[in-house]
Amino acid sequence: MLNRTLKYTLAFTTAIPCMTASATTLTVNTDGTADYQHIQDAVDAASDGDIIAVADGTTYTDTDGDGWVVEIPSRLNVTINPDVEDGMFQIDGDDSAGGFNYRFSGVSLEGVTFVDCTAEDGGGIYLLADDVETFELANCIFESCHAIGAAAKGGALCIQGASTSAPINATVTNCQFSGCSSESSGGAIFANYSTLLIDNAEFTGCSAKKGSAVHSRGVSIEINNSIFADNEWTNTSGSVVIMYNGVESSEISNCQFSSNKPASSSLDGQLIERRYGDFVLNNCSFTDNVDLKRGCIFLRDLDLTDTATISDCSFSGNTTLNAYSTSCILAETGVNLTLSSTQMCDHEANTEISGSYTDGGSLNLGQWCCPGDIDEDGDIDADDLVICIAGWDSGLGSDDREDLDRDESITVVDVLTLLNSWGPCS
Ligand SMILES: [Ca+2]
Ligand SMILES: [Ca+2]
Ligand SMILES: [Ca+2]
Repeated sequence: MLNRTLKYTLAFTTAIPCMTASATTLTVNTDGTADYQHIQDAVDAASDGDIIAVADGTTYTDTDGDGWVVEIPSRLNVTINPDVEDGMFQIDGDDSAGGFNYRFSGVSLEGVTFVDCTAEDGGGIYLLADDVETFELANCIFESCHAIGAAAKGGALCIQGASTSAPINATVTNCQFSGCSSESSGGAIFANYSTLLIDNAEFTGCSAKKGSAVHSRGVSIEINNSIFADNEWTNTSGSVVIMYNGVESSEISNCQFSSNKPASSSLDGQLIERRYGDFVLNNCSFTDNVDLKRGCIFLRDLDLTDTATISDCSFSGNTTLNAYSTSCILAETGVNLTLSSTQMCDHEANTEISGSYTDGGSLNLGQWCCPGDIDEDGDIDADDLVICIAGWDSGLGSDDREDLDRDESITVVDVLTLLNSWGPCS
């Protein structure tokens, strides 16, 4: 904190030597030992460029009953951080108020836990801009934050940029989103007209009609090193991440998607939906996602000019809604997809890919993840051999694990393959 204050003060005074004012640090603590007892009081007293240092471990609610724990006046650019390095303070919406409401200014915020924050848009943080702005969010936790209403956007975070040419340049780093929801779009994050970079985030147990974790409507989105687990969509054609109209490019790398599903088996959907823009997916895993209709990746290309590249990914054990569904990748006609260095295993036969693609090499599709481990206990042993032999000539087919080579009959080939791979699954 001291270093940051010092750096800011030096930069400020060096860049504008004629100005006499410099950034002031305003302190906040609930126990009366600081300049202010509530963050709102410090914000109301702050000037552009000031830093508000909030006591580590303190909690703030909407004490004045205006629907937000902290409302930042229009165009006030303040930095709000804990008063110690790696500290955290808490914003508690008590299921009746939103967290931070920012208008028309840049934002730098870190070390905040948002709990039970509720608003129509942006339960945890609502950010509205009318020009190019920056939004830097780091080391924050969002628990049970909600966007309520028919057009609700962003249970944890709603980022509203001005236009395609005047976006909010947003980075979200080291943040966790759990149990957040929106009654319409973006269970955790909704971003409109932004260049959004998400790095090292976790989305668990979040839900929405569209984009139970993230809903991006442009300009671009990049998601790295993040986890998406146990999220649900509550509408038919729902998704976990949707990249919608006007997204110029999207890239997802080093991410894990597991056990995501529709909220009920009467709903269909997909994990990731790309509508426009060049798409890159690299080094991601998709495991045990449930009741998919349009696969883990649904590639639309409504203007038929963009490319999609999927490489170094693994898909295993994702289940489909019905016999006409796709378990892994659905590429609509016209999508220019290149697929390489990717494995797909433990899916219902012939459901892995719908649509055409260019084979970029090193594909291993349509197999069992561990051929011979029929009872799925992680090894190939006598138990598996007994089951395999019992299936001989019994009419078992390619979706039965006894059929190791998935040729729709149990033969000596299956038995020999099993014996040759005896031992633990690698
Ligand atoms: Ca308030
Ligand atoms: Ca076994
Ligand atoms: Ca066979």
